[in-house]
Amino acid sequence: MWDTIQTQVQQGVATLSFNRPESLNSFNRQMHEEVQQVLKNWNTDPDIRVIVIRGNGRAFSAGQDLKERAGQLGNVPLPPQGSLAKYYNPLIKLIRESPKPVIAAVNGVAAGAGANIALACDLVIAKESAQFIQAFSKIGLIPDAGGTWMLPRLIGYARAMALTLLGEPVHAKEAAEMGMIWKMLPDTEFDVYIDDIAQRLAQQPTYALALTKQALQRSAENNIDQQLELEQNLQYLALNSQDYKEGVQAFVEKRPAQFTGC
Ligand code: T3D
Repeated sequence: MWDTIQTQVQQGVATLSFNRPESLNSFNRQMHEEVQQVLKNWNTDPDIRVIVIRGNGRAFSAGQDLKERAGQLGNVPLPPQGSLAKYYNPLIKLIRESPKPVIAAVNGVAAGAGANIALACDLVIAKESAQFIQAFSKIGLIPDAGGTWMLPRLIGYARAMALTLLGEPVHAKEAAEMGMIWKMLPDTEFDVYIDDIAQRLAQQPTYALALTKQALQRSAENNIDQQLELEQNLQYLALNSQDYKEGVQAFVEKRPAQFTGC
């Protein structure tokens, strides 16, 4: 059905694999369109409880397809809004605003927008052999796909500045140590761990997880008073969910909760 990606849905876990391994899963126009279409569908599908994004082959993604772009560069300026307005920005929003937890399973190098798409996900888990590269400065661009927003918040201004100005690779171990990602795993344990954590998340109260995402994301701009009010409002929604009833009932009955995600 798709030319540039592969998809699989199993027991509430939807996996999107970038599938252009010959160009390190770089984003050409078609891949952008296919990825957006799939994520839009999954975000509104109540049967999907968690989304996993990964790459086929040895890369997660090398960002923009520079060979496609090379063919478009001439003497005429590119349109002012271009690929960010049409593709990268909506993609980052589809991930950040998804009402499901989104896992970046970073199976290999993640460069340019590929790195920042991974960092926009809720849980970023990388193979030990993976690297994150803010490759933009090497080709005369600024970081995009949300990188200038996420990086200072994740790792602080000093590190964000150095990584983006220098464009040097950061190995997964170092990325985990500096808090850029959640976890680094030995290559041999990676796939099993990703399956396990995705399954576990798919059994959780999905609606409460969506509200948790909102609360944490908005904390970056809120003061404490605003955040307390936001927690109050979101908790009101959670308190009235089916899953809260089930969670409390299961606790009282000393049995595992059977969350439906509503
Ligand atoms: O224009 C806009 O829309 C603005 C938006 C920009 C968003 C961005 O993402 S800009 C940043 C774009 N990405 C990069 O600058 C990264 C380019 N790639 C690399 O620097 C290196 O490939 C890596 C460090 C990621 C990996 O290096 P290495 O040595 O492991 O692999 P390689 O040999 O360079 O690449 C393997 C193949 O993938 C090779 O194919 P070939 O030439 O042997 O047939 C290479 O050309 C291809 N490839 C890698 N990255 C891209 C790519 N092809 C197209 N676009 C790529 N980004």
